[in-house]
Amino acid sequence: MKPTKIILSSLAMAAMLVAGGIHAQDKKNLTQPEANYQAGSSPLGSEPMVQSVNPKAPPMTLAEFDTARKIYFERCAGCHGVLRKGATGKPLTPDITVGKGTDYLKVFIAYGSPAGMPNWQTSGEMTEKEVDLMARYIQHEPPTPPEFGMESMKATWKVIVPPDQRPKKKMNNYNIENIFSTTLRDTGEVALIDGDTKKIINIVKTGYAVHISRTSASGRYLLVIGRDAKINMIDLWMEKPDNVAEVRVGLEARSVEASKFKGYEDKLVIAGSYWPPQYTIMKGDTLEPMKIVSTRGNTVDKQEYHPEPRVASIVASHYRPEFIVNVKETGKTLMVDYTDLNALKTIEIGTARFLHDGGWDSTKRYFMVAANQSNKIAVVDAKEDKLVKLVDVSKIPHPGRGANFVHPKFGPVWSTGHLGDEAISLIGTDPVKHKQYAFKEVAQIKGQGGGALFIKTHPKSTHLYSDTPLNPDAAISQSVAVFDINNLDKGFTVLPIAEWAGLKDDGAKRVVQPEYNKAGDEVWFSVWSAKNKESAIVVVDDKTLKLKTVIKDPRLITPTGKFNVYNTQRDIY
Ligand code: DHE
Repeated sequence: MKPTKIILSSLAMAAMLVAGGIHAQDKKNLTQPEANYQAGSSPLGSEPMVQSVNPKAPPMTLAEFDTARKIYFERCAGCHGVLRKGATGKPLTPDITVGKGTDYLKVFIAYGSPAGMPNWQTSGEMTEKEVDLMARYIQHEPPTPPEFGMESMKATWKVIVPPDQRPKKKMNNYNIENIFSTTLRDTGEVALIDGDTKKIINIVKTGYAVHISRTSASGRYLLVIGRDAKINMIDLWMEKPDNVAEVRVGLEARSVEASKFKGYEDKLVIAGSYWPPQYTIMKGDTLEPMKIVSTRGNTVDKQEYHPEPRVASIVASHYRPEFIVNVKETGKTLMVDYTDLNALKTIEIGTARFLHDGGWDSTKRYFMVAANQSNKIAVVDAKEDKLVKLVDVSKIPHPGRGANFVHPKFGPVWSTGHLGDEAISLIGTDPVKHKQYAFKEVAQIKGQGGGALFIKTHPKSTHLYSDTPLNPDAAISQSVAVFDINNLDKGFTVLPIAEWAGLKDDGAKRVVQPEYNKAGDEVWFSVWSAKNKESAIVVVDDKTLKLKTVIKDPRLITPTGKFNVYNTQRDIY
């Protein structure tokens, strides 16, 4: 062993033991799947930025700085934040890092920590040289990516087919309510798949590493957002549904939604950005940006200023003309009244930090949003515009939009799986007929294991599906657990979805995101492998739990989320 390695391993032991070190504020330990999941690549690395220098830090050339900056945005920004002020990972600003010194930081980066920091060098993902580079880089001032205001947005805004040149009625024979907009994560596209025939209708070019699709209130338009904050608007009435407008609302984003309150159907679109931290309200037929609102501000708990509170999930209220915007790092849920964009009225509800994803209860009055690293579900009343409760759940809840069903004892419940363990939490949602159970975690059932991302059921089904794509055990990440809602104590049945796909390659085959068809009698799963490996969509018969069809096509590259038009439009889950 080389002397440097001996030094590193003894330092590694020391690093693990140091109290008061970077990872000592560890009440929110990350699991490895969670760390990997959050360490997703940010598109910001390719943005021009000025080299920022700290005279107390070890020197770096401009070339070294640029290489380190790219690595930082690809590997580190997801957890530590663009400005390194800390997000779900710890802050890494020079006031903290310079005092630690290069050797300590190298150990930390090379070996990781029990708190969830990946072991970048020992896992083979970074070389010793890269680790040294990163240890020096994080002692310099963080470079700031550019802002993205109205002028930048307008420069990217394109109306491909103006509203008056679009069809006046549906020009195709597709049952558009049963189309699945399927994310092709690594090709920057969505596949529009006909839910009736299982044939691909069109592959539509979208932003980079597409994240989600949502629909306009009427169900005519699909809205797709990429991680590069590009929104595409697809008109499903066209003979061959395709893009009619696009715009970028920032440099990095995850969420998009359309106004759904009576009288505002198809009128407005909103998107939240990770960078710059802001949300943008656009015209519903053209995506013309109209109003940009920054989310920078103070955290809900310590009331400290946070320079980059990212916008996580957004939903459109059915009770008021409002968007419900969840701001991750400050832990605020904003009820944004869109009736007058010049006199914007916003009710700011303090919920909990690390807000991420969530969905409605079955009545669509209560929005249930996971504050993932806080291990809580915040329940927001969209009728009264107030916080009802913060419900403690298990480790790192991750519901997607969650799943609503009627429990034989507790009445209507909303449920979430967890990244950090096998628990599936059931929360009572009926304060009228089941008051004693309302907004409490009434039960926990056991799923296959941690690494769960999405849970799903349908009002017409008696099954509850929970995926586990981030579980380190391939047998678990490649299958799905299904429960009988009327017999939850019986445990789950395992469906070997990846095996059913019969793929020719030995890819990761992670089974991700159950999604029902319009009728609620089929469930679709993505079998997600790397870009150069075969992937597929597996369709299961919900009644019999037997394989119905496997959709394969060389164009189905890295499929992840699937959004059935009817269910997405009506928030059915
Ligand atoms: Fe997602 C929803 C953020 C990684 C697939 N994801 C969301 C939402 C947010 C979010 C804020 C809620 C949007 C809404 O409802 O308005 N996701 C993030 C991240 O920050 C994270 C952790 C890291 C990253 O770099 O992006 C991340 N997400 C992933 C993935 O790796 C997944 C599994 C695969 C992929 O396609 O990238 C993934 N996220 C999804 C899906 C949804 C989603 C499929 C929508 C689920 C739904 O049913 O609504």
